[in-house]
Amino acid sequence: DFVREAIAARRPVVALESTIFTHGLTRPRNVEVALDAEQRLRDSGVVPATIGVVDGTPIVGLSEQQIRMLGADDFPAVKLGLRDLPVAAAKGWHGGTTVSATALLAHRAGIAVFATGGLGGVHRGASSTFDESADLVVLATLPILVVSGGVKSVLDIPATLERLETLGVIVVGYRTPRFPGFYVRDSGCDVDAVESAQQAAEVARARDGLGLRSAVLVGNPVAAEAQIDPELHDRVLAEAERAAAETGMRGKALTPFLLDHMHRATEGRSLGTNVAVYRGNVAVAAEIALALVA
Ligand code: PSU
Ligand code: MN
Repeated sequence: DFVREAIAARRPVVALESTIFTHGLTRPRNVEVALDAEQRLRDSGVVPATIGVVDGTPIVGLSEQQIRMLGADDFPAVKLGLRDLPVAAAKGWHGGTTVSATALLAHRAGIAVFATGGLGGVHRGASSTFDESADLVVLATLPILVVSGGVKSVLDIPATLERLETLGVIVVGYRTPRFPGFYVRDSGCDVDAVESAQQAAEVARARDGLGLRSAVLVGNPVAAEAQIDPELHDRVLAEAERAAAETGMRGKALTPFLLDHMHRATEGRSLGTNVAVYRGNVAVAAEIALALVA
């Protein structure tokens, strides 16, 4: 298969997750965005490996046909975190893999760099609900590099950064000393900046040299012209949270619910931002993957 060959030939490879197009992005743009991300990687000389589950089997390097199938309307794709993979295997499910599941599968395949939209984290109100994404714990134990637009702003970002510190996840800002807030460029939290893709690659190499087993999280802010007006963002998010509370939304359905609500309440504005966040991260991941094999 093409991913194994690329790794063996030491060509640059970037892993992509699939929950972003099975559960995150509104249809019908979801599949278009997923295929476009792959094409952008190829155009910069990088091999894309979109990861997902078909018939219970994890696939590292989905075909275009498989991406279209998983992202199709009414296709029964399950949102699969790390702990869901064994159940999916036993039951023969199809699914989109989250950051936690994708990071594991990418690492096992020998892929060092991974791009997503926004990482999962500590939900607002987590001190009573205990809702904290499995993404965090997985990044504590997998030496991969993830490029993300920070953590989704529907979360408690300062609490998420505290947990990332506790877990030993290495967090840097890409050409910024401020941790990005997904839909907005600046979450208001400070972070150490890396100034280039080479420097980000250097951080990953130094981690490996020290025998550290945690991930490097590269927070890459969305382009200024694509961010949502912070005031609109806060207003719409408050509405989304109220709607989630009213309908008793929780568990793994919560993040897709909040994102969908944001996308509808901003008449697609936040969807455009989400796409811009993802594209920006894919571009930075490509540069870092190239720097790592140079
Ligand atoms: N980035 C996006 N859209 C998404 C996600 C990331 O732009 O939908 C997904 C990722 O797969 C991430 C998941 O792992 O949301 C987090 O879900 P939860 O909060 O339930 O752990
Ligand atoms: Mn959760």
